[in-house]
Formats: sequence, C-alpha cells, structure tokens
Amino acid sequence: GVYSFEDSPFIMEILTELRDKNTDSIAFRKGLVKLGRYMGYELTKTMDVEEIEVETPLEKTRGILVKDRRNVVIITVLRAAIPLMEGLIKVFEHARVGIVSASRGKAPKFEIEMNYIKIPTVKPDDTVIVADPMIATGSTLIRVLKEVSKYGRPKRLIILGVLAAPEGISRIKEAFPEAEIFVAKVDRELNEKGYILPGLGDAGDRAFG
Ligand code: HSX
Repeated sequence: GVYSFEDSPFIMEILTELRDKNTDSIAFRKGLVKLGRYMGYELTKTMDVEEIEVETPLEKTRGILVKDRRNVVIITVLRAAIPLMEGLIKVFEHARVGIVSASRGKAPKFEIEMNYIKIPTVKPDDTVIVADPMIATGSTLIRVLKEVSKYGRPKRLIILGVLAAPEGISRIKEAFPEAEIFVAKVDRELNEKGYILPGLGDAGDRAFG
C-alpha cells in the first residue's frame, strides 16, 4: 500500500516549508533531515517488537525491543536523499547503508543512468528502506529497486519519499507489488517535463545548489 503522513501536522508543516520557494538551501537541507527523522520515527510504529524483561535499580519489569530497528538497510539515492538519510540514521542508528547514483534523462524517454552502486548484502530479516525525496515518473526507483534486488530478499521493502506523483506510485506498484511506499504526501500530477505539481522544485538543486 501507500501510506502518507497527511494527518501529521508537524510533518505537513515541514513539507510546507520545503515547498516554499523562499526557503534557502540551509533550511531546505534541515527540513529534509527532520523529515527523515520524523518519518523514520513513524516507520517504527509499523515494525515488529519483542517483549523483554528489564531490571530497574529497584525491580524487574517488562519492556520492549523494536527488533526490526536493528536490521535496517538504508539505500540512499544520490543526491537529494543524503539529508533524508541523515535523519533516518538518527532513528535507525544500526543501519547498514547502500549508496547509489541515479540520474534521469530528459523527456520523453527519461532514461536512467546509474554510475555508482555500492549496496551491502541484504539478509532475510532486514528491512530495506530506499530513500529518495521525489517519486515522479518512478523510473529512478524502479531502476534502483532492480539493482537492490540483486543483493538479497528482505523481510520488508520500504520506499521513503517526501512527495510522489500518482503516476510514479502506480508504476512502482506494478513492477514491485511487495514495495510499501511511505511519503509525506501524494501530490496532484506530473507536468510534461516530469516535475511533480505542485511539488517543491528539484530537491537536489534546492538542497545543494
Ligand atoms: C529527482 O528525480 C529525484 O530525487 C529522483 O531521484 C528522481 C525522480 O524522478 P523519477 O525517476 O521518479 O521520474 O532527482
């Protein structure tokens, strides 16, 4: 399924700041880091937990361990996902991290070029989180997911983005039905250049200049 965080006022406020064309790159990067952290926190609510016993200085009591939090692989799609990853790592501090570069060519073909791929082995109890702020046509992520699937089959395959266009979501769901897509918001549409509307512009340019 697709999960959006439209019912979270704080996440929506950060998204609003990212959309604002007057937000400079310092604030834009900080906003992406925050979204990584808070959306990562929301993700933990969907993870398996284990009941454990804990000893306080006074007595024994029961506690929990978010088991899946320890088995996370984050795949960072250069370059806009770097700040998002930084935020995610604050929640998933044990994460192994894969880095891939993928850039989309111009309309109408939108061909994807991948020059750098470094992905750790994916184990059966891993949760793979592929981070890319913008899911427009979905071509980038489909290409990345094809690559990631060569490294092993995870327990869960999660895509974490900020904005997605409906077109991109349906293409990804068709190619990878097992993928769970988490985005701050699903936006209205794509324009003919493949930009999300209303969107926030080019996330890489806005974050890094
Ligand atoms: C932007 O374009 C994003 O960060 C993604 O990597 C990509 C999304 O476009 P698409 O492949 O979904 O159309 O640079």
